Amino acid sequence: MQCSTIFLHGNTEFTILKNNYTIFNHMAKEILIATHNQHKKEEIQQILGGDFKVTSLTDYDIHDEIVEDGHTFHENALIKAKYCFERTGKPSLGDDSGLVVESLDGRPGIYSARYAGNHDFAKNMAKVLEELKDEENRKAYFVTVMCLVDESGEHYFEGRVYGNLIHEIRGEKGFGYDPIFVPENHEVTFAQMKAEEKNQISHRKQAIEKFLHFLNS
Ligand code: ITT
Repeated sequence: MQCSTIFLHGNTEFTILKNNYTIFNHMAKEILIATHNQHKKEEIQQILGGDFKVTSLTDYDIHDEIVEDGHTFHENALIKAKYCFERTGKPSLGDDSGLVVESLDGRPGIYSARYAGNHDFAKNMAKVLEELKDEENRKAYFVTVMCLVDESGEHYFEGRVYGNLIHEIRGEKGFGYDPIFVPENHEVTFAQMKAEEKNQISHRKQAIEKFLHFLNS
């Protein structure tokens, strides 16, 4: 078979053959995620689908510690994405997430992972519950900010899920502050929901969908 024309539309390469058959050669666009977390990489790959090839720092054998010393979720997401873009030249996505509690002036916020102990979920939840012990206002939200850095600059995508913090731990699924967070219009905590149910409404899912919309627009 001889080719007569090759042209591009979006991420798809069309090859017109002499006999006027068209074949669609897939050219997946690479997105580097600033993480070593395989679960995060796979979750993003699943949502973005086959038009994109999601890679991680592990794939590039980059093990330097990226110092997240920003003062906001946006700054931290940018720090991670920029570092990866500068190292590899690939479109890079950084993200930062956390729990924001209204009556604690936004704490634990960007310090969510290490509020009482580094990634010690039990200690972190205990500290929040202790600080809220006499508080009636239990309103809180989870937020994810994603930042894409590519040749064209910086682009941000944010997702939030609002809810209330209960007085004790309920449920074993999920991670982080899931056992004390009941999303609005629900009766159970994130830790009592199936992963698929949480992922339908989560802050992370909302941010990734905005990112996907941007990539496809
Ligand atoms: P990497 O930066 O290594 O990817 P991390 O644990 O710091 O991992 P995040 O920035 O996504 O990940 O989240 C920071 C903390 O915020 C996380 O350790 C949890 O305590 C809390 N958190 C974020 N998303 C959460 C969720 O969906 N459910 C419960 N807690 C969450």
